Amino acid sequence: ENGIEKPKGYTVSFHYNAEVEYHHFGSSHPMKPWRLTLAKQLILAYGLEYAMDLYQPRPATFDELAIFHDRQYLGFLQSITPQNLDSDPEKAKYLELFGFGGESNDCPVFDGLWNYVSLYSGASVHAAHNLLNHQSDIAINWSGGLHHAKKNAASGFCYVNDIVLAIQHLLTQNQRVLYVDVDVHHGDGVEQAFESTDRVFTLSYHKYGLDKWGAGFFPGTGNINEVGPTDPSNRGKGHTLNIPLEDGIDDEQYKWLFKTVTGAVISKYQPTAIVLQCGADSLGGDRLGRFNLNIKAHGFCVEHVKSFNIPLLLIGGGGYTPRNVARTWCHETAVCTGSELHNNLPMHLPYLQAFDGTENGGGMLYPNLHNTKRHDNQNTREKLQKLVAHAMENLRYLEG
Ligand code: V1P
Ligand code: CA
Ligand code: ZN
Repeated sequence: ENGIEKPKGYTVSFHYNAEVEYHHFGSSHPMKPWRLTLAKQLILAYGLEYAMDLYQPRPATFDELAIFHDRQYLGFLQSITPQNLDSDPEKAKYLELFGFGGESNDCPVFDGLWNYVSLYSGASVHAAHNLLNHQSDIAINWSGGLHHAKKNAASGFCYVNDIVLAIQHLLTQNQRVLYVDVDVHHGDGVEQAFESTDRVFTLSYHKYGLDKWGAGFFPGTGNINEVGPTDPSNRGKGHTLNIPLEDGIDDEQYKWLFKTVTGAVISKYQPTAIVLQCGADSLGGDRLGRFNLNIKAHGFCVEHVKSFNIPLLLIGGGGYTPRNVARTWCHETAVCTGSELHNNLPMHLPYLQAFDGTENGGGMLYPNLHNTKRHDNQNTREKLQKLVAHAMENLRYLEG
């Protein structure tokens, strides 16, 4: 009114308990919690801690996790150890039931499992609270984002669904929450948890389809026609959107698709809070992923969502080439604080070797990942245009 404009600064908060780093899924398991050590070291080496409020959240309690999860499942999760796993026949009975073990051993029982799940969940819940209290505009928890966990089962490296817990907290003061998931896998656990409500819209971009041996890409769900319950009496009808993609999608295609579809969802749904799962397994050269994205294209998703100026919770997720996970989440932290980072990594960076040498990205923050692991691009312009048309069609459910 007096002509003086308040400088448009964002309050960014970083929620992190370093104890998560010390947990091990096992040497041959692709999920490496120490990728968070690398990410944190990069963030500190660039001085980004001075541009954010740092919090060290306490672990979530049993009762806090029970807001979503079954108490019987949590009781089991709390009590199993690698030692009592085989010796207790009572426990063996529940292993299968609750999604553990199995041939693939996606969800191993490791030392400190309960501590691990409480730490990453506590951080997501704390981040959600900071948004609710208006202490931050953007709250970040790179240790969370475990989107496959179900209320009574572990699945795909995920034991407790911190995203569902965070959204439940956001719902106490928000009428509509949008969930967007750029992990290369389908965000099935979050979708399922909110399939019967119109107060959460879930949108996932992911690889979908069969390989040459007829095996579906994990978890095997999330086709374009899967829009959630369509029963008119179900309030969740039309509040799910899935964008199934093929191998090798590139930067320009992904950015166009993300901007077009996410933009349309935000303008139609008008959320008052957004949760963005930033799984970094959608990058080129990921050990499990199939896409060809570079770090800045992945970061474009954060930039685009941020540009709507809606309270934003950023969480991690998958990401199986640790040095690139660290690069991406460092870049995305800088996108939030509005900082530009130099492509030459700081000389004083601990673990500099992890990023050095031609194999590891030549000491750069933004190496070209497009050709690190060749996945031929099966996404044609025509296919993507059809996908967008179909997505827009699905959005018409929102008009009731
Ligand atoms: O494909 C499967 C199993 C085999 N089945 C019958 C199902 N599991 C995948 C799980 C991927 C989980 C991704 C989690 C996230 O979305 C969120 C954190 O990123 C799987 C894969 C794979 N290539 O898809 N498990 C493993 N690889 C694996 C490899 C070695 C040891 C343990 C698990
Ligand atoms: Ca996804
Ligand atoms: Zn994933």
